[in-house]
Amino acid sequence: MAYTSVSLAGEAQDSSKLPTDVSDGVVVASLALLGSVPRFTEVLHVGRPNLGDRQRFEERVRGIWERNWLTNDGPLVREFEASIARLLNVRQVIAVCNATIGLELVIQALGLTGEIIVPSFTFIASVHCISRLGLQPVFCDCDPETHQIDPTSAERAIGTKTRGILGVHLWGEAAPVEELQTVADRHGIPLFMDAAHAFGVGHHGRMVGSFGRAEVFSFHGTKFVNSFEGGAITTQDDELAAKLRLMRNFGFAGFDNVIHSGTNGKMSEVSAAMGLTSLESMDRFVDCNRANMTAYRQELEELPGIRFVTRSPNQESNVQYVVLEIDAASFGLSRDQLLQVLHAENILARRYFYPGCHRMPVYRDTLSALRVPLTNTERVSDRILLLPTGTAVDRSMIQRIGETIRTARELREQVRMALR
Ligand code: T4K
Repeated sequence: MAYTSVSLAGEAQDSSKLPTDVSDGVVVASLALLGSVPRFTEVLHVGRPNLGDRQRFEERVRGIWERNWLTNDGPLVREFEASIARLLNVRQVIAVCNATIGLELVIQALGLTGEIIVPSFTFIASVHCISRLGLQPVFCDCDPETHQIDPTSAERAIGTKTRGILGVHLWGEAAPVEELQTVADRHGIPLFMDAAHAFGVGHHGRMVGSFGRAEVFSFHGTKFVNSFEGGAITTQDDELAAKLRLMRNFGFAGFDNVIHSGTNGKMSEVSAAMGLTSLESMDRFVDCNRANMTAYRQELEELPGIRFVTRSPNQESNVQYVVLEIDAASFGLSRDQLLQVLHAENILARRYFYPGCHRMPVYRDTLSALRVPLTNTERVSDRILLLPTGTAVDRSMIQRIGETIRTARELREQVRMALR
């Protein structure tokens, strides 16, 4: 009996459970959701860390041991900050324990009160950092093609109590920062950026890191450059930087002398060791992300109902996310039906940032009426699908993921029946 070109390519499969659908004497591929064995024996995650050179990391950890200096503005933290400053061509870098605390520090250092404009289509930390400080997040919409914050919507959301705009660079690309800056200037309020996704990103020949009053990067384990947990605030403003350094360390200006409010926002030496090691492999990580993206496009681009998120022109992306939109009418399955197909195969695709921050239980009931329509946010949230990438994923895995998605489309009626 012959196998079609879409025969199963999974690993360690139990042949007794292989699909037995036969058409004209040909066995066709099936799906775990329909009873066959999953294509992957191990779960494939979105966000599996990229690891740099282990030996280089261990050498750095040995240094930490010898110096017996673990945290509090240590030599590796300073080296990490200096490396970032050079790479991004920015005056000031303040390493912090994570991006969420970094954002809170910026809001406090800028002395903001009242309302802050923020896109609803973002990771929840961009909103929590505002509300946890007692300020009011006011949501604006995103661009339907690129998913970046929409400056027109941001401007419409500004009210009499608005004191700032928190823009977000999404998906390893830059937000429309020039337009956002124009809006901020017109209203005399500061713009600052959540750059958690945008490390190493170039925008019109300038690196993300020096836009707005300050930008905040994340080096969480799931980011393409990581320091286990960690982040960095970047700014061109020396005075603001000095304040942020104080605030990162409880406001201490020397022993027994607290001159500013503050918190514990410090990065540890072991995190900086990982961050420096990660930086050394950054080009390899980007090359790998690029190759993965090309492979995904070859597998899926022609498939009806699948759209890759639009890349803005003049951008140097770090390509750390593979972002699709699923159009249920042309694909034949909704995003959530496809998600179930993929999860059954141990492909843990994600639907960041469903359902949009304004529809999350934590904000849905407590916010007063929304100021601007969030139509694009809701539409994108209901269609978005992120696939695994990074160094943990290779071409053969992407081929199997592509084959799964094509099979899901071919067997869409059976899938719909099974999920009924
Ligand atoms: N602003 C934006 C726009 C952000 O996207 C984020 C964070 C922030 C601000 C805040 O930055 P930080 O304060 O974290 O520095 C993940 C990350 O936890 C989160 O950092 C990230 N954005 C967000 C987009 O994704 P989760 O909850 O969806 O995924 P998580 O952490 O459970 O990890 C995803 C998968 O990765 C896991 O299922 C397994 C795998 N994994 C994860 C870790 C940490 C591993 O295999 N090994 C690991 O060590 O939020």
